Parts: sequence; structure tokens; C-alpha cells
Amino acid sequence: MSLLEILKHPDPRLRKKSVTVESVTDAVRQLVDDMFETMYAAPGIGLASTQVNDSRSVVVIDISEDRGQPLCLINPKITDSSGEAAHEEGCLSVPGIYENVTRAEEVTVEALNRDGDHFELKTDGVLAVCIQHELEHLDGKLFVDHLSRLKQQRIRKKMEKQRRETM
Ligand code: GNR
Ligand code: NI
Repeated sequence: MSLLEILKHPDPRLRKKSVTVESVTDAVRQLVDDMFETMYAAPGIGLASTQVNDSRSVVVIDISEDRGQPLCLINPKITDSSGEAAHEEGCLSVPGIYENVTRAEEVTVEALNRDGDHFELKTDGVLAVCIQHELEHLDGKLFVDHLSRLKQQRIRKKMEKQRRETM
């Protein structure tokens, strides 16, 4: 297992779209395990492969209090959604920024698990928020894209300043 580096906004590599995993091999499982280790260490409730500069379509999530309910989604697709709800979001790639985003309240997602088996999950609440947030990463999108241009400009400046100060 190894800790992976998490890319920070405005890194252009966060804008790349992921590609479908053709088969869930040991190499893919290695990525999944490294992503769980990286997410738990961060700490975060989710992590998308785009954030660790890997183009394979993989998401890991654990929203549980005791960090004991790992959820792995390979090639995830949202097949149904309903309702609207606003929730405060943050992102490991946009550290220190927390803003409300309106998304679907309930989603159905289809994916492959770590064994390569197909499954479907219908959920709401924080898990639905997290799934939508992570799937946007796989599409090269960030939660800040939902905010006003003015807020986006301020966030970009803050991130660039943070980067200068830690270099
Ligand atoms: O750790 C995270 N917390 C979080 C809180 C509210 C909505 C979404 C998230 S996901 C985030 C980790 C992350 O950046 N995943 O891409
Ligand atoms: Ni994120």
C-alpha cells in the first residue's frame, strides 16, 4: 500500500476525464487500496482517481463515523436522480474552502465493486452528495464550478497564494 499525492486546484490535470476500466485486475485493486489509504489518511469521506492523477475510473468512499464502511465504485454511472437539496461541501483538492452546492437529493448509481461485480445503489443524504461530488471529479469537474464567477475567482486566487506560500 502507498499514500498517493492529491492534486490541488487549479492543477489542469484535475480537468481530465477518466476512462472506463476494461477489467478489474490486481493492478486496479492496487489503485483502489492505495486510494482508500490516501482517503483515510487525508482524512476525507471520498476520493476520485482524477485527484491522484490516475485516469482509470475509480472512486472510493467511506462516510461512516468509525471509518469501517468502505465503498468502492469502478466505472460508476448515475442512472437516476430526483429532488434537490443544498449541502455544504469541501474538497481535498480545494483545501480550506466550504460552500453550499445544490444537487439531486436522491441518486441511483451503477458500478463495479472491487471484485469486478456489477451492483446498483439507491441512496440519499451525505452519501448521495458524496457520490455526485466524486463522479464529477471523474468528469474533470470540481464543486467550485457550481459557484458564482466571483467566488471562483476568489478561490483560485486563494489557492494560488497557498501554493506560493508552501513552495
Ligand atoms: O472529504 C470530503 N468531504 C466532503 C464533504 C461534503 C461534500 C463532499 C465531500 S468529498 C470530500 C473529499 C473529496 O474531495 N472528494 O473528492
Ligand atoms: Ni473532491
